[in-house]
Amino acid sequence: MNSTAKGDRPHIAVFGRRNVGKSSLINKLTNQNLALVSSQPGTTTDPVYKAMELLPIGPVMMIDTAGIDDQGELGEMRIKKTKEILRKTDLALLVISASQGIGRFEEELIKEFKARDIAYIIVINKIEMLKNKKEINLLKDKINKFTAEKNLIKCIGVDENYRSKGLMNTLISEIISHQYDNNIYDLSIITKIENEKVIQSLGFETICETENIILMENNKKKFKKYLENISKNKVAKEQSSAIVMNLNPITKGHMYLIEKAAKESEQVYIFIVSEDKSKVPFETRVKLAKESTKFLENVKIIEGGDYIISSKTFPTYFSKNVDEWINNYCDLDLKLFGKYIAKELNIRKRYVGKEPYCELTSFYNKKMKEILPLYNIQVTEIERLEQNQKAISASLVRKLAEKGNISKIKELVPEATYKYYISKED
Ligand SMILES: Nc1nc2c(ncn2[C@@H]2O[C@H](COP(=O)(O)OP(=O)(O)OP(=O)(O)O)[C@@H](O)[C@H]2O)c(=O)[nH]1
Ligand SMILES: [Mg+2]
Repeated sequence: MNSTAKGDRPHIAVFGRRNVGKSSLINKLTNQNLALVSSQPGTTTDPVYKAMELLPIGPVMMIDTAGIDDQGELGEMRIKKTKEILRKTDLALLVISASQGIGRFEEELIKEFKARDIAYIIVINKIEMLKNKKEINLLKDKINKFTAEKNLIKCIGVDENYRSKGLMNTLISEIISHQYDNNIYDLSIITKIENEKVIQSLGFETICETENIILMENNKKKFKKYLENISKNKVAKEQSSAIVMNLNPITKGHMYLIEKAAKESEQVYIFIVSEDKSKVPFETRVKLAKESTKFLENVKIIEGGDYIISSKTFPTYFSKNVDEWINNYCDLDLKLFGKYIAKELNIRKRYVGKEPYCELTSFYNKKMKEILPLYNIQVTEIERLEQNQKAISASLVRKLAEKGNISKIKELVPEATYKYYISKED
């Protein structure tokens, strides 16, 4: 295991408030008395790293961190260090003390996990401190409210040694009844094509299938309704173009692409990815995009909704088959777009910015050029607008915002976005 470089192994980090039992958990998982445990809050001050073999994943790096609710000047420095760990984290274990429950510290952490696309597991510790089943259920309900991913069921699977035992049926039935208990009735499932029959038997219908995976739903009207709503945006033009964007937030780079498409097309539809994993809330992203493009008469902003997935929101798997699944998601996303969504609006062209930095996005762009032409949609890749030999990116803007460097942001974004950051500063 020592042959695996430190940076290559998945990093599993433990987070939570002080004294909830983070170090105790690390010690249990590594089966070693590695981290100092005491009843004194604030025992762990600096992150503790431990490389180990965790089956069946293989070599991993376990990281213990200082409590996120530490106090005083020193405490603040520790919290900063703990937050830096987020940058390296592939899987987060969020430890909660059953007696304290879930609150603003956990909420803040979960937001960070979602914004950074970090998979996370909530660990309830000190469970014996709850008196009865009722108290346990109350806590579970509260945690569910914090973490509900609404209606998409994904990342489900049965270990290959246990297949053909009907476990998939049991698993999905459990998830469905769990969601029903939380008043979530419209469910979508993305899964491997071989599960189609089992899921059909639970009242689901296939919406879209690719070579390897399927999207299935139990509300047969949902997708139809979605397409009807999309078509309400239709402007009577023969040939339209589309751009799918996160706009998190809208920058001069996006504006360059939008203006180019607007110049070359009769009509341009911009789909904003709705999934709210972003630092800038969805409503704000839409508002800033509308304001920034209102001078372009042939540009229309559309809320992407549940069926515009975007490479940015593909679930990143904590599994060895990452590439395979990303490929599958690209296929599904592009077929949904090409075969159904684009048709509603006479979309014949899709514009996209060249992707110099992100491997996943550039792979997605490549797939787009392969798949969309099958549906009679031409793909045009546009060079990115640069500043100081670097492509302008929304992630750079977000980084500057985090550092409070608002004056630098001004050069990179349209006025509406700049004003948004100024107002946040107040
Ligand atoms: N009652 C109870 N106590 C526990 C449990 N797990 C850990 N503890 C105790 O809780 C205290 C804190 O445990 P630690 O593992 O040091 O907690 P920590 O989250 O690492 O704390 P900091 O490093 O201070 O942030 C210790 O006294 C542990 O023995 C549990 O399941 N039940
Ligand atoms: Mg500790």
